[in-house]
Parts: sequence; structure tokens; C-alpha cells
Amino acid sequence: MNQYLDIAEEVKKALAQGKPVVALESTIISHGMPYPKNVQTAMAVEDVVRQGGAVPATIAVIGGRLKAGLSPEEIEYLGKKGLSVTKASRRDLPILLAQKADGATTVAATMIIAEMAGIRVFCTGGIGGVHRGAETTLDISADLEELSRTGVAVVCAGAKSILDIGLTLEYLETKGVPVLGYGTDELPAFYTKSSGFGVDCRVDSPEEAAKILLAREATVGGGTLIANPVPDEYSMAPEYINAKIDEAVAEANRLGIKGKETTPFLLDRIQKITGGESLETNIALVKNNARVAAAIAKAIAAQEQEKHS
Ligand code: PSU
Ligand code: MN
Repeated sequence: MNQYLDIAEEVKKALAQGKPVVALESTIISHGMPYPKNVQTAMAVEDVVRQGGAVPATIAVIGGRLKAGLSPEEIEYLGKKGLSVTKASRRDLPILLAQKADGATTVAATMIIAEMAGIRVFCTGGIGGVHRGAETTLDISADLEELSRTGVAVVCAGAKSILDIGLTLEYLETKGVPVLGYGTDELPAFYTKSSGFGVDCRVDSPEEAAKILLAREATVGGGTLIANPVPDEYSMAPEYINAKIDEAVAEANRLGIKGKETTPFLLDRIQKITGGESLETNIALVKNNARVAAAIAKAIAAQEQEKHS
């Protein structure tokens, strides 16, 4: 095993027995939601994974160790520290390891650690992407590059319109990342069910998704994006939420927010100007993704067992 990696006992055991495991990220805890809802959500999402018959492995860097599987105390610690924890993407990992520091891992860094641990399915809320105005700022999330190179399937609720959704899909196409719609032909737009942009393939069951993931692992490698729409009862009115997002993006531009601060700034502003309504939607969609991710991890385990029997 890698000298920097610690895998929690329960996760290690599940992996050794070929049982389903679902990775969860930690930037969503520290930078994506306010305390204490962030910690409550992280614990609730772990429960949803368990109820779905898989073992959750929340991922972070703690004291210079790559962690696959956190204790409730470690989740509470990251959630309480919030924005003062380093938001850790690929480029930050070697620095945090050398300095024995803490980091909350983004989609990109969580994928790296999940792959090192042997975890193939990862559940989150939303991924980073090509930001609006990227033609001049070059602000393109490292999450997209990671999806092209690291062999983990990421279940998310699509891309939110703080991003340029069309350019994000173009980038994923260039990088060879399959985009699957879970029960939909369209890429969902996080707070709402549709973006108007099509996906590469619609899948209607965990088994269908698992077949594609196994075929990809056995051939071209790299990541896969699985987009699962927000549940109907939490889907927000597109005109309403898009107007709020426009307001937040305009404010970020006015204040000159850039680099790794952009996404957390926008998420926080949107939560504040919607009076917390977007936060409830965010929490509901992450739980919904956890349910689907657990089912896909189970289907992968079942299909592998069949192959070997
Ligand atoms: N989108 C969300 N919630 C989040 C993030 C994105 O709705 O918490 C986080 C994820 O950790 C994602 C990161 O990997 O933001 C992307 O940051 P950036 O755009 O700086 O790459
Ligand atoms: Mn960025």
C-alpha cells in the first residue's frame, strides 16, 4: 500500500472482500455548506450509503496522511474548521503531505485518493467545470482533467450554471470522458432537472451503468461522469435560481474573486441570497446521489462476482 495512505479498517475489509464501497469528498463539508448543516449532511450521506448496502469512505488529508474513511470526530473537525482548512486539489496534495497538514479534498483530489485505495465509485453534489468567462480567465476546474485520467466513476447532479455548461461538456468531450445521464437524456443543472444539453448515453439502472464502467476499466481507463437529476420535490424554478446565480456571478466579478476562492464564494452567495432554499436542495440531491452511487457500487460487485464464478 502507498506509504502516505491510511484506509479505515471497515473500508479495507470491504475492499478485500470485493464488497461495494462509495467514496465521499470533504471540500463539500468544509467549503460547500455552513456548519453545522455540513457535518449533519456528511453523516446523513454516510447513512444513505450504508442503507444502500455499501460502505462509505469519506476522504480527506489529515495531519499529512491521505485518509480513505474518516471517523465522525474527523468529519466534525473538518466541518467546524470550514473555510480555514486548505481546499485541496491535485496540486496541493504533495505540499500537505510534506508539511503534515490538513486538507479537505475536492472532486479531483478525492478521485486520486479513491483510486489509490481501490474505490471505484464516488458520490458528490456538483463537480467543478469551465467557468463562465473562461475564454479570458482560463478558469477551468482541475476536476475535469482528473476525470480524464483517474479511474473513478463520479455520481453528481450535473453542472450548475455558475459554470458554462456547454463549454464544460465540450471540455469533457475533448478529454474523452463519458457523460452518462441516470434516468435522463439531458445533463441536469444541479438545482434543476435539465440544462438543455444532451448526455452521451442514458442509463436506466445501476446494472447498465456498472456494465459501462467495467468496460471502460478493462479498456481505455480514466473516469466517468454519471449525472443524476435532483428529485422533483426539490427541483427549483429555473428562472428563479438562474437569476440568483447571475447575481452571485456578477458580485464575484465586481469583487475580483478568482482562483480557488471562486467556487466557494459563489456557493456561499447563492445560499445567502436564496435564504437557504438552495442549501436544502443541495442536501437533498447529495443524498439522492449517495443512493444511486451505492446501487452502482453494488452492481459492480455483483457483476464481478458473476464473472469470477
Ligand atoms: N460544487 C458544489 N459544491 C462543492 C463544490 C462544487 O456544488 O462543494 C466543490 C467540489 O469539491 C469541487 C470543487 O471539486 O468545489 C471545485 O472547485 P474549483 O471550481 O475551484 O475546481
Ligand atoms: Mn478554478
